[in-house]
Amino acid sequence: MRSVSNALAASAVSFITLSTAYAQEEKVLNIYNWSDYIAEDTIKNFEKETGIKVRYDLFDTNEILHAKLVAGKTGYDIVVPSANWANLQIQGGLLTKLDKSKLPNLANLDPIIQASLAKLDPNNEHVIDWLWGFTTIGINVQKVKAALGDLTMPANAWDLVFDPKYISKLKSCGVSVLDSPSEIIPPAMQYLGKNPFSKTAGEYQEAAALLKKIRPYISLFSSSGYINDLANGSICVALGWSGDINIARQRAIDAKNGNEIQALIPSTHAILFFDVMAIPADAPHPNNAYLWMNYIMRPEVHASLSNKVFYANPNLAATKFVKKDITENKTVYLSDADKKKMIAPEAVSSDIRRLITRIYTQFKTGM
Ligand code: N2P
Repeated sequence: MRSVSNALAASAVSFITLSTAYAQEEKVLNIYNWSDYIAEDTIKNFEKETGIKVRYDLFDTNEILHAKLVAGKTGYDIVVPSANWANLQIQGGLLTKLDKSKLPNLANLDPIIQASLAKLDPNNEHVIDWLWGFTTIGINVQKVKAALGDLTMPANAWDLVFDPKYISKLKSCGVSVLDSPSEIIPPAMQYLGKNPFSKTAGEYQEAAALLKKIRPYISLFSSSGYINDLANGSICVALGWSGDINIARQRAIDAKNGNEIQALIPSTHAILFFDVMAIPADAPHPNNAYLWMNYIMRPEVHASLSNKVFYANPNLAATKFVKKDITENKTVYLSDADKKKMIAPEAVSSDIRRLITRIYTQFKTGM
């Protein structure tokens, strides 16, 4: 008797738990996104409108996010990997296949961006672009000029960091590079005329040698703090992301500190990234995640992200809400000629990822 009533009670409990899970998801949304990547009112407005409480955590490298997703049970409902990393996560079954009926605002997205993302996410089934940009060089114009002395600015901005002739002079005013294997090795490979995402292990040795040569001149490894360092003049060169460098420029203008910060477009090539929203396969609040995704794809909301952080959005309907000085900024919305210089991101195997991590560790520790 007792065991039967216990069983009945247990099934009643599980019925109640299940039905609440479906009918009424807890009013919480856990988001994991890059730092300096959202407008002030994005979360506030969503919370006000939906009554959903947003918890918002920050990361600044794909490696950190990927390791968490692989370990599982992150508790996150929305994550924002770069598309070439999302490709690996899709293959690993770590991301939810999207129910597009819950995302009517997908109609606002640019078919050209969707087509290029489809190379990493077939049929655009798992991810939606948040913002996109490229990895490049940012400078403090006057400080770089002064440090270079007799040397004139090179035509190819990558020379500033990858050619010892330049970087050795710039050491005096401070050089920062992104603190992640997958951010520094591809540009080094590209500088050497190789495929930045080469699938051939042997090809990476030359990049390792190049990095070893420039190591003595690097003062900072940073993927987020460098924005303020560039803005306030404590570094003069950053290998960083296009929007971040523009944020530094804006902060210097706002602070009226006299630092003229400029994002450069190398004359050769630069590497694009697309950072994409996705729902982890084990997300606790997937329905709230859909509401967030659809909210972000509203033209005004997507535009407000670009207006704040100087990265282009994938939303055609948003362009008319993007401020003129941002649509006209050629390091945010690229000219057709510059678009041709951009290299699309590719995923690399776990063997290559291990190799570049090893090269990076040796580089950073100066071994
Ligand atoms: C965040 C910039 C993220 C760009 N500040 C790199 N995916």
